[in-house]
Amino acid sequence: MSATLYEATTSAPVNIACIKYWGKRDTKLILPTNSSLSVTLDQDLLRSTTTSRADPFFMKDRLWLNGKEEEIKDGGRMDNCIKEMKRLRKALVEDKEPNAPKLSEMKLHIVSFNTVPTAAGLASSASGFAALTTSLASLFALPLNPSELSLIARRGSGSACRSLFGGYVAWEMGTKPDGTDSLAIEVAPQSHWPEMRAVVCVVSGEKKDVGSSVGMQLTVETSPLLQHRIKHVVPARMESISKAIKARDFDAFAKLTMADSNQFHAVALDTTPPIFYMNDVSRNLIALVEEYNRVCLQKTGHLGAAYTFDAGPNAVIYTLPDHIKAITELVLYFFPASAVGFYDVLNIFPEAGG
Ligand code: 2P0
Repeated sequence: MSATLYEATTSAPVNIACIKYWGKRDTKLILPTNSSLSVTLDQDLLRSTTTSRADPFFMKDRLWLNGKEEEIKDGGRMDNCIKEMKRLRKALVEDKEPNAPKLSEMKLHIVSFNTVPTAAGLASSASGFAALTTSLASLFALPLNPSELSLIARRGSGSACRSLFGGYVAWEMGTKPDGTDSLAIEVAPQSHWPEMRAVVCVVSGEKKDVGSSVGMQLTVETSPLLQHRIKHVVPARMESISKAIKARDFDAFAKLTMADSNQFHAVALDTTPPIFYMNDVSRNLIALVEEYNRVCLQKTGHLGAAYTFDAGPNAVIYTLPDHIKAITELVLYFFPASAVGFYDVLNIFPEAGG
């Protein structure tokens, strides 16, 4: 018997939403109550790297996350992703090529590291499940494109589906009850608007009090404002921000990004009991960027930066190269305790035009 090693390692980046996902209409399939749109960050530090190995001698599927073994719960998100990938391996490879090794019948050992502050609102689950999906897709040699793979990453964590692409990415909520049209698509590659920068301000690396999954369902159950948001606000914003990205219109992009971050935190506050993700430092960062923009508008007629906050106090400030120095200096002057890094938008497909 030959000792073939069945193993694959891939990594996936984080993405930061400009139009926020907050709420599920189906918690098992992870189908959202609204579409969302994000920018994928190009950075060695903020990503997840996952190695998957299949072996006929393994006794059960096992997972190590940042060096610590985690239980794979039967019927849980990780288990759903693994089962779906094994089903696809059988259907798309093994049933078609009789000589293909029966990896779908073997147990897996999966080792994943992420360099994102876990659960601090910097989307570690997004890069984590995206890396899991791509590493299994590579191990199983699945002939699937990123949108098709995004369907599986979505079953791990909703926002993970957007980390399958670089550049500017939409997660279309879809309408089908089985979720087969709830997937990520590329709005524009990184090369279309390569000037975009993200200044990440880590105000706190601590675990948040209310996790996203629990928090968003509390919002779905109790917030009247969420109903207004999903019906009357997000659909128009998705269209407007896609147009802004296609036209490289930073003013429109910035206005929509800040407004949507604020409305997301408003629906969190409109939840019973209310959820607070931002802290005093976050609110002061908002004031700083608003003031910076007021001066930019006066001087140049254009905005210079756009803040956005996820389910935590850390800020991401989208900006353009001309403003990077000023923004970074201002943040460090007023908030010397925060760790600041600035990132390009990720180009996963360098050959794609733009
Ligand atoms: C987003 N967030 O669009 C929004 C903005 C947080 C605030 O996606 O339950 O970790 O795993 O699908 O993907 C966080 O939600 O939640 C999130 P699950 P997820 O990036």
